[in-house]
Amino acid sequence: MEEKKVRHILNQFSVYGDLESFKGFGNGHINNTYISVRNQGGTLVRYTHQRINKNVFKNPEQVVQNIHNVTGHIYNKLKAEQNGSISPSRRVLQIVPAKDGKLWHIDDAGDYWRTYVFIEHASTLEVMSGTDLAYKVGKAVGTFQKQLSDYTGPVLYETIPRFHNMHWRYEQFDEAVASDKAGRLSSVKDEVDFLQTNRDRGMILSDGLANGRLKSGITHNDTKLNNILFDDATGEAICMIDLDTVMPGTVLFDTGDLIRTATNTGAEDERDLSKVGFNADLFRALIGGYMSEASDFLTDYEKSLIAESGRVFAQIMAVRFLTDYLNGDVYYKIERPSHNLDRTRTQLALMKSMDAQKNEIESIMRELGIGLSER
Ligand code: ADP
Ligand code: GN1
Ligand code: MG
Repeated sequence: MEEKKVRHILNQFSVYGDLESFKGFGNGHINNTYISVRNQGGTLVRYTHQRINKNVFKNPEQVVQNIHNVTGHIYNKLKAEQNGSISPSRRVLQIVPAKDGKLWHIDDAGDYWRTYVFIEHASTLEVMSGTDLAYKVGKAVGTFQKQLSDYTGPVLYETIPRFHNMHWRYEQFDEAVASDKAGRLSSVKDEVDFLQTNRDRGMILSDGLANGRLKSGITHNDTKLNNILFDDATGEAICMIDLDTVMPGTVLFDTGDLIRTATNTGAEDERDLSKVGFNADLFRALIGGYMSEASDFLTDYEKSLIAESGRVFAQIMAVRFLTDYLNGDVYYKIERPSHNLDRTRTQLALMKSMDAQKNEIESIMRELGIGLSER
């Protein structure tokens, strides 16, 4: 995007000081992120600005409203607790409104932008380094769920309807297979077959929500490792970011995505599948950290599905990546023609690796005192 235009957009937010500089940042698959530097009387202060992808989020105002409600709830809670040395403003994202008082700015092209206070001296991580980190990550997601388990604010919008509904994801997959728009179907027969064979098993969370066995709460819906900020000085996980998909759902959506990303020894788009797989030690630490926060508010049925939720999430991502590959890469950002297929293959490898370690997973769950569901 033209520099002059970005500068104009960033100047529409209610921040003091001169705009010294800005640059593109981050490597998410959906939105565009910029970081700006303001000179406020000699002190340099940074902000994060994001253009919301309107192909993905059909109603960006609802996205920002949801974030506003959820961050407000968490902020008030942290203020009331006031324990620990880290200020609440580093533990939850804070929206900076536009000069007209709205929570967003709409640019000339009709795109929505929103701004956050930049959390300094903190970083995200791309690859899981070991069990210490896994414990912290599990705890961070458990804390986030706990903070929202007593949310009583306005009902959140479903900003991407049926986002984690496996029935819907398979419907889209079926359409992609039937139309074979990019002419790629013949090259992915094995992947398609594996996903067809596993179709029914993957429905357990969607069906649980539909039949009421799983309760609906508020979920982040994108609990990847790189959506957690860690304090540079202490290494502590301090803040969940990337709140665009915060909406109603079962907590197991977040637990599942957490397991999918944090137990994988390889990157989501790794081409060398020998590096990809489920690591049982990371899983033990991750769930240990998670349960240190979550054991009180989870039902027995939710607990019994923790391990399975990780498999379901590897599956739903495989379905979505392969659907996009078959459709000719219209949804996720890609850097190479095979990118969505590579992503599909890592998720399938992860599922197979989980299956191969079924007994180990069961014994870890017993060790942690958590039952397993009868499928
Ligand atoms: P994406 O949808 O692109 O993943 P994120 O909201 O995760 O968008 O932001 C991209 C990156 O920008 C993050 O990985 C993080 O490094 C950085 N970031 C975003 N918001 C903040 C913030 N408020 N403070 C510090 N860093 C941030
Ligand atoms: C997308 O934007 P990003 O990279 O955080 C996607 C998630 C997927 C993820 C897979 C709105 O998230 O659902 O889990 O890619 N977000 C949306 O890496 O579709
Ligand atoms: Mg992100």
